[in-house]
Amino acid sequence: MGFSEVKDCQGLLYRIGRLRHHRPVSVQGVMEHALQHRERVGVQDFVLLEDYTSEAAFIDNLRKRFSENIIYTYIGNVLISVNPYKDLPIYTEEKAKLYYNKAFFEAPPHVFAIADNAYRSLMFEHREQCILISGESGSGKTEASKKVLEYIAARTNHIRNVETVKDKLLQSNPLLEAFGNAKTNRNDNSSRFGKYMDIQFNYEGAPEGGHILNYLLEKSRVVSQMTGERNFHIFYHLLAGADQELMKHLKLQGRPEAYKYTTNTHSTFIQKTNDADQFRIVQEAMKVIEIGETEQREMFEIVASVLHLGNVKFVQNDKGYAEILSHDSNTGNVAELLKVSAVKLREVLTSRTIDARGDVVNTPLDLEQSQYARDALAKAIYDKHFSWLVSRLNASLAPKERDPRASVIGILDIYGFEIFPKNSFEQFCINFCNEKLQQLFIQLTLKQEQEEYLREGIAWEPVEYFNNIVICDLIEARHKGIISILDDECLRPGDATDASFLEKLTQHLDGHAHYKSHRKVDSKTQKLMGRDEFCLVHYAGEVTYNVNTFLEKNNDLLFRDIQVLMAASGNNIVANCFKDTNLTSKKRPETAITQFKNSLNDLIKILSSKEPSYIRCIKPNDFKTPMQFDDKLVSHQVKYLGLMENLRVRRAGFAYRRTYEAFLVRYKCLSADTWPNYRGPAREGVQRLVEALNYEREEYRMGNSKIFIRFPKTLFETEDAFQIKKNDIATIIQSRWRGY
Ligand code: AD9
Ligand code: MG
Repeated sequence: MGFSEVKDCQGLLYRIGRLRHHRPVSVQGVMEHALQHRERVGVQDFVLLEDYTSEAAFIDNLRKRFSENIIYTYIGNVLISVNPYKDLPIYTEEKAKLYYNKAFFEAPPHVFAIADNAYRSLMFEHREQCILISGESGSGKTEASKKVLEYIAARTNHIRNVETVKDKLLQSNPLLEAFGNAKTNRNDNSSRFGKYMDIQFNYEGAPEGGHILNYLLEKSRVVSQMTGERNFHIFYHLLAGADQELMKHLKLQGRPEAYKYTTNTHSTFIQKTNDADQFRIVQEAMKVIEIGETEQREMFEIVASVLHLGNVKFVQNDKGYAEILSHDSNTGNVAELLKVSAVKLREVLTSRTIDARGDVVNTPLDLEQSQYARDALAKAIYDKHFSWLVSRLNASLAPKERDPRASVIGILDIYGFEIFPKNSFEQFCINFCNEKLQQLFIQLTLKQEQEEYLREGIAWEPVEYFNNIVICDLIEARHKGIISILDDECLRPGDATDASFLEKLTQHLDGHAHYKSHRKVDSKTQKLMGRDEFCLVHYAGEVTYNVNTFLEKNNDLLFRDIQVLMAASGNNIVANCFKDTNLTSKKRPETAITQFKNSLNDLIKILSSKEPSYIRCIKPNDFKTPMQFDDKLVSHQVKYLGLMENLRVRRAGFAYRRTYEAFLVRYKCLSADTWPNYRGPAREGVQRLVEALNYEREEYRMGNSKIFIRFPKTLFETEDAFQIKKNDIATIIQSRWRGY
């Protein structure tokens, strides 16, 4: 037992001792037990760490708790969650009930506490909420978001007539996961898209609907995957689970190995036993969402047509152009399933028309261009179909009658920061997204914190922190930002290449503190960066990006002829997906990164209007196994999630604050000055109470409407004292009742 703990213990004994004249010995016993417990399982709020600046102490605390199967810890009101990679009995209905109407410190840290807190703030304080979940791939974000949803479903069980809505909300997950998740080397069920979901509540506090926004599906996965990885789940579910009639209709055979887009054989079989079951689950979910038989069939026709498309082969004719062999059945299958002309389909895959100032010329494509066109079509169909699915879900989740007093809790489950050995356009987008979210975190938590101090008339001691706005600007500033330079290159007619883009970057940005050109040394590897690389010093660390394919991915070109053909498809979903493409306009469509930037800025606007809660997820090892805690891996995540800085800011300020009324109602029984007969103003009551409890000057401040408590331990002690007092009162009442 360390010195400070003895002191803590004495402090509490003192506080409790003042209240307990008749049973001091048992209190001491309770305290000894509490301290031993803390030695074993660590502290439940990092603010309680003696050495809160030491990362080693931080990780030690996480490890201790993890080995006791305690996966949740707070930094103030931010929840840290470590993936246990095994089912823990902590999500039962009984456990959920422990969190109904409870403040953070009244029950062990839990994702349910975050959900309950958000729900109560929404219901009783009428502040719209958002829960932001971040962490690297496989750290447990999606699981956490599902737990939040399940908790809210259970929490509102007593309210009538909301079962269908809740079922739909819950069932949207398996459906989105089937189409948007895949097995990767990091996670067997990795979300390959970003998701923001609003749960809409009516005035009674019952969910009445929902709305989903999706971000940047990783569509390159449709046409190729890394070794050991799979394509999106739905392909395997369909092949394993569809009945004979459906398979015949879709012209499919049962083996993923038969299709080029799903031939990564080493990885297909891992989940094979589940795929058929999963298909049943998808079909059930479709029923709940009210996707009818015809729509279901059209969806599967699209999935199947992508598989057939992948098998389309080209040969080179004697003129050096691409041709599809006359006996190729794949184009026939695609045409039949998508209800387009087979002849036209072959045509658009091997040639393109160019409108040169009124002269329409048909130009044949070479092998590489044809393969590009085929893959671009497969990606476009799948990607647009996914967005269609999201809007279809939204139509089904939309409340029948929108209550004007309705309010929302939003849940953001989005890709975490990515640093791979080789980073490309996708990582650039994802890391930009994380910079924006970090900026929001800074704005919301730090700024709000300062503003609240100001409002409450409490002196704010400024905390030094790194403001990443400088990196956001480097990426998105008009004219000179990276996105702007990339778009300029994409729009520049003529000889723009990935290399010329890199040249321009260096020309404009060399010398910027967060940009390193390929002429510099990579500080991690100490090697000179490749000639096709640049490095950004992100808030979470340095990332070296390879510029190859940046232009192609950003242009995201689909030949116009292909779009026209798809817009004429007899498959309603496909026609719907392609009809919006502005086929007549001469204006260039927005580039991929600009679309992403705009949707991110919209998201930031939505989130800024809400009160945030944070769940930071940590992956304990790279092997997806339970009970393994890799210190180095965790340390890396603690760094780039900015947890130490988060803790420093929290410790610099006041960890807890409560309105005088709420504080007095709960703790008034702890002093004869406030209980049973105190009737005065709440502020004065609280002042009397803290004097009676012997709070030291450094431990608290009295604001205009709230008491601010610097250390949670002060509050824990008060709460412990309250529990003991409550037991005493209960004992007294019971003995009186029994007539002793
Ligand atoms: V990714 O960025 O989408 O690739 P996530 O979403 O962070 O990733 P996910 O929630 O999918 O990770 O969790 C990965 C796996 O860890 C799950 O499939 C579960 O098997 C496991 N997991 C995660 N959280 C828990 C938990 N609280 N309890 C038990 C868990 N298992
Ligand atoms: Mg996920």
